[in-house]
Amino acid sequence: MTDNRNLFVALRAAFPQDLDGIAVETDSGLHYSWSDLERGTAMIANLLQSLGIEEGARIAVQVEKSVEAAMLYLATLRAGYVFLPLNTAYQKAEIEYFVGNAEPAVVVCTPGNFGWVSKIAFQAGTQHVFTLGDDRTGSLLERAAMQSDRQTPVAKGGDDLAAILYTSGTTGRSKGAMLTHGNLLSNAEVLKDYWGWKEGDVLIHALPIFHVHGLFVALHGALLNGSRILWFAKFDPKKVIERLPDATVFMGVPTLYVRMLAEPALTPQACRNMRLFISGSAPLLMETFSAWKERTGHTILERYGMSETIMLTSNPYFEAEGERRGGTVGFPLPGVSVRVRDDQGHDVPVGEIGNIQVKGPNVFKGYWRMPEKTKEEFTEDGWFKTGDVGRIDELRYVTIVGRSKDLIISGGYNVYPAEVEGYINELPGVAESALVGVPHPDFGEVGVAVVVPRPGAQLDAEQIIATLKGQLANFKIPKRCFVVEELPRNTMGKVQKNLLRDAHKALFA
Ligand code: MCA
Ligand code: AMP
Repeated sequence: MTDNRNLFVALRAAFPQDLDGIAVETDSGLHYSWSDLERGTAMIANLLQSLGIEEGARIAVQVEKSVEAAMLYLATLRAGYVFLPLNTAYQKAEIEYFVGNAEPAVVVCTPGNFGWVSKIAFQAGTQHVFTLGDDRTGSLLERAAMQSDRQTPVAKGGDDLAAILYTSGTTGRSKGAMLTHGNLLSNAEVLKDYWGWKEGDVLIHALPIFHVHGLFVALHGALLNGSRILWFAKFDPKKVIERLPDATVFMGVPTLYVRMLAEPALTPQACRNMRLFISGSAPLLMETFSAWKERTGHTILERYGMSETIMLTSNPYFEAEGERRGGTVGFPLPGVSVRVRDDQGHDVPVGEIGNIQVKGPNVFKGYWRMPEKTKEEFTEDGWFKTGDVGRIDELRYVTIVGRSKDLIISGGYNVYPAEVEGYINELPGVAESALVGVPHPDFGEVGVAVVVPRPGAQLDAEQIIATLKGQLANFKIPKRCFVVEELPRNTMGKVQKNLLRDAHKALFA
């Protein structure tokens, strides 16, 4: 099966010879061998295949982080279906949209959410709803336990879909970015070399597994190197620091670094066996980059990615390729092309600011069932428009200086103001609203809502936040809300969000 481009086959081929060795060690003291991963994923894959669902079917999953949840992802690849991970913070309306839009054949949710999730799923035409708890409970594993632990991975071409990741748009609803086996495998292979993965590496995995960073970059990185994973169901700075001496690689969003820096136990001694600290998903402040170096002696490697493109640039690991520069996201990865263009579509001179565009085997296949949106996001000559604004200097370092898309990145999660404003505007007595991102010492950036009441209406800022809490994922809830008489507008009538940002920039200083 040499031309089987199924990502699972490549990951499986990298398992060590000794399948009885430990593959994953969890923070609750469980050990999983490579053989456990092999057999567990085979059983779940067999279960999925026994359902008689069609090729290309979506398996939507909203469960707490667990090794079994990771196995469900691998089993989906193995069985040739399309994995659709959903953040556990998503509430009813969000799940309704994703399930309605993706029309998954299978939905897997937590036992506690079965009531409302299954209702949504069955209404959307999904035939199979399973549960999976973070303590190895639920109908998925009960049913999988009856399956054979042998399974032949389904043959896939590089262009076949492996996953759909929903990413919100600046206008309208979320779009499902379709990633192929080829996208994921090529990116994982490039990163394996670029970050110098080697024998004996041990990864600390402390990120959620429903987004690119934890699910693909971290998980594929370790598996493709046959490396052991120290698995944290939830990030806890104290517990992670305790395990640093047993690890060599750590990946985190900037908030994780900020929280570890607040711990006195973070010392060079604790990091003595560490080879590499990687940061991404949000801008790493120079202040954090420098403080980390001073405290631990390690230079954080910052890289840049997107749901649509997985990783596109990275600071170098090997000194021969250059130094790791704080404040930059490094070089375009091997095989990935990055260019910067002005609004008219012309290349800008070296070092000047413009729109970042990307091309390469990492770039997704398009948005699920949205051909027009897909077309809009690509240039005529086939480059993907990232929506990020930046520059490339004469040494090829890429620096992100802002975003043309109206997006707030809070603790590594994306919050689209248009979506939150839409919910606020629906509340009784609200005329209009604006959500802006302001600096925050822990989350980097957080959303602040500015709301205008309808004539004669009385609005209570606290009440607005409380109401939103039942409707939207918790990280999208504005951290503060202000009721004002009107929003500042320019002569064209456009809301001047920069003025609101300025007015509230010191709120959390
Ligand atoms: C939690 N809260 C947040 C966030 N997380 N508020 C704003 N932004 C957040 N990110 C709030 C909750 O609403 C709650 O508020 C309170 O904090 C405590 O919630 P809890 O869940 O206990 O928080 P936590 O466990 O401390 O979580 C913080 C965290 C988490 C560990 C930083 O947000 C996290 O794991 N972030 C990583 C995200 C990630 O993996 N991103 C990668 C995306 P209240 O008490 O008021 O209810 S992939 C990507 O971006 C691209 C492709 C890339 O380049 O990687
Ligand atoms: P997502 O939609 O979750 O895939 O988020 C992708 C966005 O995260 C990118 O378009 C960037 O705006 C942002 N991002 C990712 N990595 C970095 C980084 N290292 N520095 C700044 N922004 C980043």
